[in-house]
Amino acid sequence: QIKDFPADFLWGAASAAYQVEGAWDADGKGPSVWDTFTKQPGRTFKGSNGDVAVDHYHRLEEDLDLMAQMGLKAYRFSVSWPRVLPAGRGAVNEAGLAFYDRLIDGLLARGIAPVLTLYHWDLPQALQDEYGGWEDRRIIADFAAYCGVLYQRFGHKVQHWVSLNEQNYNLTNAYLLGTHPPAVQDRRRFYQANHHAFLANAQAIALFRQTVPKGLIGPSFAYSPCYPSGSSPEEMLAFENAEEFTNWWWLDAYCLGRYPQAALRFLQANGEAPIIEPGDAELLAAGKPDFIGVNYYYTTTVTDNGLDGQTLQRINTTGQKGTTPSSGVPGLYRTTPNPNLATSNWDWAIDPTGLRTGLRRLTSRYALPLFITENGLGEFDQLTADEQVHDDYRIDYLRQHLLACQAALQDGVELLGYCAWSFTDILSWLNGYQKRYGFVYVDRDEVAVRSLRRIPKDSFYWYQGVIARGGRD
Ligand code: BGP
Repeated sequence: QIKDFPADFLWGAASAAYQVEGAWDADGKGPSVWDTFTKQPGRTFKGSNGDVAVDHYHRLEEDLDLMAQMGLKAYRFSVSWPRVLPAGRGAVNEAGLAFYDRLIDGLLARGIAPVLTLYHWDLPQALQDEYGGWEDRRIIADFAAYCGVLYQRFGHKVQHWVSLNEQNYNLTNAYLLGTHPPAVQDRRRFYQANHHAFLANAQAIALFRQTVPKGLIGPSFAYSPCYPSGSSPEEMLAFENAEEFTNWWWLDAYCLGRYPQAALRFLQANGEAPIIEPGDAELLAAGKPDFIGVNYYYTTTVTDNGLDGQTLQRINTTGQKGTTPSSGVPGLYRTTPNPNLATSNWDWAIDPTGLRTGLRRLTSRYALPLFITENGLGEFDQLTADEQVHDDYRIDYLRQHLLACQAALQDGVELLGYCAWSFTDILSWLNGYQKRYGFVYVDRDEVAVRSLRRIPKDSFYWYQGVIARGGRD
């Protein structure tokens, strides 16, 4: 039985602008790098894109009413930077801001706390074209100026803010796997882009302190706690390497204002370390978060990797089981399937205990409150003849992960809330619309927009009950 969540626990659900809004060129919006990228052949699953998405932009009231019906206490959404600043900086698009005013006011009127994400990957194309986006230090000032516009406009009515969403996952795809824009594979550029993102994150938080003194802000991190595949010293060392290179590199920079030493030495020796300028350390120290946003889907199991070992990076974007995802760095570690864990159709290990372990590790290392800003199961949902979706597998997944949260609370973890991913079905960046996450089914597929009708799934009514009972199942 699920119980003992704090009375003010933020029971929520999440989304991101590009994945739900649609209206990609409406009312003065500028193009983002995703608008451009998804129109290039072969980039996404069956050419799916967010031009219409689930048309949340035009169906706002209906979606808000469904959130109220569900009893949500919090809704996490992101603001589209080029909807607010079409050229990335300079002129503000009032119509864009007005949309987010309607969204925020609509949430507040229904007693739902808005959780505003400043950046969920939809960089203005203009900034990518002008100076290469995250690869140039000019992004730091431009991002701060954009954030300043939102702080001024919404700071008095939004208390919870997420700075960067999954910098680690987004830039890994963008600069190592070549699967997100600008789709390159270059380790030196990867670390440099990340360095600028850390500085931009810190600058945005430092500005937040001055403008929204009562608010709370932190980045959301795609957190996949590592396991060693065995107990040999070599495997344990590979595990330590993987933790430094896939988790602590980001979280130490955010929360401690520095990079983990062994990883930094390795990168310096390989000519891959970022250029760190005078003043960078001070800026990182001035921009520490109030909480860590945790996006949790799976754990990663690693083993050792010889110097001529695997660098191949592979992800499953079809939902055909068995395209086991892999990644690694020669000499350091490589990922390997975990025979103890079941996997989803996209080969993601299902591991509720890993969430408990991860929350404890973060608490021990950083002593900060945590906020689960994403957790959920992507599956092929089927609509029955009488228009229902019996997603008992999703209910089971969410229930097990909430039980893990409860256990973590009893372990002493401070948890502000839990935002399931996602509220409605949405566009999955590389997997199209067939990989569904929502509590609410949306009638559309990869290319055919269809009716976009909203149909609550069984999980909708289950979560409604969980919230109503304060977490009891
Ligand atoms: C996170 C992103 C979300 C969402 C989710 C599910 O990485 O922050 O935007 O997409 O993962 O991932 P996917 O859509 O690849 O299944």
